[in-house]
Amino acid sequence: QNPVKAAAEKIADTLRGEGDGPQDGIPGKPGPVSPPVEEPTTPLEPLPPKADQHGPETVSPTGQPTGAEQARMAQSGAYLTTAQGARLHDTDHSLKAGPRGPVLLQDHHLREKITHFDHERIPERVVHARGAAAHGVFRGYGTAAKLSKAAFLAKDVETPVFVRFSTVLGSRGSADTVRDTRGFATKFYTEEGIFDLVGNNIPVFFIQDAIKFPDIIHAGKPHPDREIPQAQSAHDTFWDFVTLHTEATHHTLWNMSDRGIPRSYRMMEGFGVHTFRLVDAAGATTLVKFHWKPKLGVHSLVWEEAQIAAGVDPDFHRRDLADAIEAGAFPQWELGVQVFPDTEDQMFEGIDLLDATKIVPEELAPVQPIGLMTLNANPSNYFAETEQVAFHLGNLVPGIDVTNDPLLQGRLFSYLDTQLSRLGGPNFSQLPINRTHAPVNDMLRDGMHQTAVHRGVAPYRPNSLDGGCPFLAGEDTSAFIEAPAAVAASRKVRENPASFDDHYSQPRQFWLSMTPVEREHIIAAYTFELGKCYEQAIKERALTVLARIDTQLCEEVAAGLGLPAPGPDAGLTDPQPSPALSQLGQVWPLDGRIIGIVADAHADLDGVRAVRQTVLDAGMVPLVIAPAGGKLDADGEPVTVQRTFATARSVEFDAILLAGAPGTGGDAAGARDAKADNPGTAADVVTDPRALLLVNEAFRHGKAIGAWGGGDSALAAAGVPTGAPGVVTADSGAAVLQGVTELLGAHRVWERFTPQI
Ligand code: HDE
Repeated sequence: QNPVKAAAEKIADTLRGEGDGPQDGIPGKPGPVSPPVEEPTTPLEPLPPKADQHGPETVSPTGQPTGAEQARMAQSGAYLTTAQGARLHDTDHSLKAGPRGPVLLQDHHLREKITHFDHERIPERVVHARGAAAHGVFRGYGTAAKLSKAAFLAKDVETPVFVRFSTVLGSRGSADTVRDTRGFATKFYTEEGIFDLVGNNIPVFFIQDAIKFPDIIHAGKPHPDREIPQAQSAHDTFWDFVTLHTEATHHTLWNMSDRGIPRSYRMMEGFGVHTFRLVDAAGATTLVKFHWKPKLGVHSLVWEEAQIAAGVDPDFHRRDLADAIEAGAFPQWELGVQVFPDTEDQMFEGIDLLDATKIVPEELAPVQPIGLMTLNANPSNYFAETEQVAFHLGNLVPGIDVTNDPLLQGRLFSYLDTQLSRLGGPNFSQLPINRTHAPVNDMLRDGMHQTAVHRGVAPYRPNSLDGGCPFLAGEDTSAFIEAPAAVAASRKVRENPASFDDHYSQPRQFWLSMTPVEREHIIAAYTFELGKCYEQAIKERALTVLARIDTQLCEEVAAGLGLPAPGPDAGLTDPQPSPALSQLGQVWPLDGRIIGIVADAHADLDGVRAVRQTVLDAGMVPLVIAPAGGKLDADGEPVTVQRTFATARSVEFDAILLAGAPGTGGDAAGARDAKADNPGTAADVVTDPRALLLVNEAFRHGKAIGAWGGGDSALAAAGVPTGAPGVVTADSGAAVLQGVTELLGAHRVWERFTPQI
């Protein structure tokens, strides 16, 4: 079977609610007394552990089973036990002096259970607290072999990876779809040790020097007095900082663009941001910037959608990633590099490669593919894997080295340091998700949460007592040896090179590279965010910064804020646009796109069934939306309802189809007559405000809409003009679906936004 189709079917199954209607026990309605729920009583064989559930590879001092055998025993026995393995017969009642008496201090099970619970939480990440992750594999193309000796980049070498996506500002429980940068951190478990590529979905950063990181983060986080707003940059302290510290202008502009609100983690680019140094087998070096290119294309939400999704499904991105992987629709990214000569000045075409607020346009240095990553498994346990994974830029392998970018240099300190408080000590590399797949002999000993039982008596070098082990590796035995990059003689200073001073020409280039509709979104984003600021002086200062990017941008935001625009800036440059920066203008695969089909019991159910099947065959996911749950039952095979008017909201769907009534071409008037003795007819679609909102929002958000038969009566009721761009009407579901499918490759019906592209 076609794997894409099979994946879509599985997503549809995952998302399918059987909709058996209201249950007994609705408050206020005395229902029948429920019979006691039977619990299974026969112990089962423990489930075999998954690869990532293995316990630490230790040697037990008491000679008990270790390694795989120990893992089999860990947390998979048939009986409930204490942490020490004593079987328990009751975990529902504390030990009391009589049924109504006081609880006894003696109850060791109660104390152990509550004490452990009391300490279940660890500090969340100081940034990037909210995240979702997946396992996968990376396969090298071998094309990087001429640049880097890293073994995992060689042709057809397959390396396990773990990727964590995240937002930056919000707390662990914040919504996924907020306007923010997204983290894109990848751990490669290579045979030469772990390599971490800790990037973002935006190729530039707010600051040029790590010493400013606490400043930008303090400014972006909630205000210290009331701790609001959550997961937002739309507030005074953020705009206060980024308008005073104008090297933040470029990153802020990207955040205000559609890149700040991705449609899905599966549809984001990833960037290493800094320039790295590759080292080949002969020791020659090249400078590179890493790029992840998603196979599904780069797509975004529209702002209103992002806001609604934050309320109706705060886990929108987390769910999307997990559902797709569970269904077998494995997301893929190609890893690529932009390559620059390792010159003394570390510049390329006048662009400073050590300045993390600058990109190198792809037109100047094309991204050359070096491997493919496929995410193919969800974590088994969120805490153990997604929460405890610890990335670090210092996790490098032979063939990949760092540069003098001062932001990168500061990060080399920060990541190791932060794990000490977040993961409670120096032994976090022993946690299963952080463990390297290469043999380890590090001579690091003891410390909190030590789980290894080390052998030998001489964890020092040189030694003779342990036979001189461990030995030092060399070039020919895969040692990581820093590239002997030249360091220019200088004096100690606290200053930046002069090339870091240009804060505006690349923001202007980004702006000029956008299509009109993308520019309109940027204007709306600035107007929203600055409109949420209270301080007039901050808004005015922001306008002076915008004037240095573009006069139209500044004037339109000023108009939205009701403030005078500063005059055109005399220093505006005329950079060459970079078309690669725009998200529009290409056609992308439709895998996993979600099609809502609005129908009711009187709809053309044969048509609905046929449309569902065609959607599945195309690797997309059909979800039937009806006035109530259950099945739509006419003469033929019943159609299962997956969403009701109460549970469906437009943000979940990439396109909406409206089914008409059978035969008559979906005569809504006829259906309306039928409504008197049959609630839940097509008339509900026309009159139910939730259904009309669904259609209206889909229209406003530039989504393809189709209606067949009399389904179009709902279009009129929702204020959607037939004949508008991206509104397909026809006599049959098949014809409508065909038209809608053609529209979906462009992601949205861009013509519907003003101004037009
Ligand atoms: Fe991070 N960053 N960062 N960062 N960062 C962290 O490490 C830091 C920066 C990025 O999913 C922290 O383990 C400093 C740039 C991602 O676990 C912390 C500076 C880029 C993640 C930290 C930066 C990133 C982090 C918090 C300025 C894109 C999430 C918890 C020099 C290239 C990783 C942790 C995950 C996480 C420090 C700037 C990406 C505190 C000091 C630039 C994707 O160590």
